[in-house]
Amino acid sequence: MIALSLLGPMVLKARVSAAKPGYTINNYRAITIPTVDGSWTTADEWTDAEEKELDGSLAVYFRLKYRLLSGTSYQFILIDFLNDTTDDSGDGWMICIDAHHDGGGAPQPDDYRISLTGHCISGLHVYKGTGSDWVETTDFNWGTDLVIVNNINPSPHLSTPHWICEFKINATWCDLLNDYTIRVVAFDASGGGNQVWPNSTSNVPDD
Ligand SMILES: [Ca+2]
Ligand SMILES: [Ca+2]
Repeated sequence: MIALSLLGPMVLKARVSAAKPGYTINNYRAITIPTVDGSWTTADEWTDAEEKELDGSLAVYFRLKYRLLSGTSYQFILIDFLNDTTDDSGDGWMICIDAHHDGGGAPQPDDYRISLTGHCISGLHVYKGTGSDWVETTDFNWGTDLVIVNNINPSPHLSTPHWICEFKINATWCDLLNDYTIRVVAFDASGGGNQVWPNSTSNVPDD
């Protein structure tokens, strides 16, 4: 990790996958730098990113793209949850990252789990793998390493306001390599169960 940081800022390339076969999404360099505010801030804010639909009974889409800003590479993620219009304390978003794409049967030290429950910063928990399990970490700076904003707003998919979440993740903070893998979860406590890309377990990077 030290050696990599000495190489300078990470520049992500254009392909991200999930460990599960058949799940890939293009991670393009952003033309439009998104405003992380839980809304489609402008009509074209996310039209430069590929979109995938989460597995599950509800309609949830996500997009991602990256951009080098002042020498630091950031990964941006959008989750657009069309069915969730209810502000439940049990609602949640979760991103799991296998930063070095080295898999494993349990969370490894390059793996992160970012979880926001109840739509408030008080519900943010970030976990890092130990090789056998997750352990919560506070080793990040809110605002520079990680920003998450969710709000109820319309989107191009649906004019009825619904939950939209945007993430900004510092690729250097989590040592994100070009071919990292990701797992995206959205949960509406009002029903429907987990919506997931891909439908796999959060504790097994190989899955
Ligand atoms: Ca936005
Ligand atoms: Ca809800």
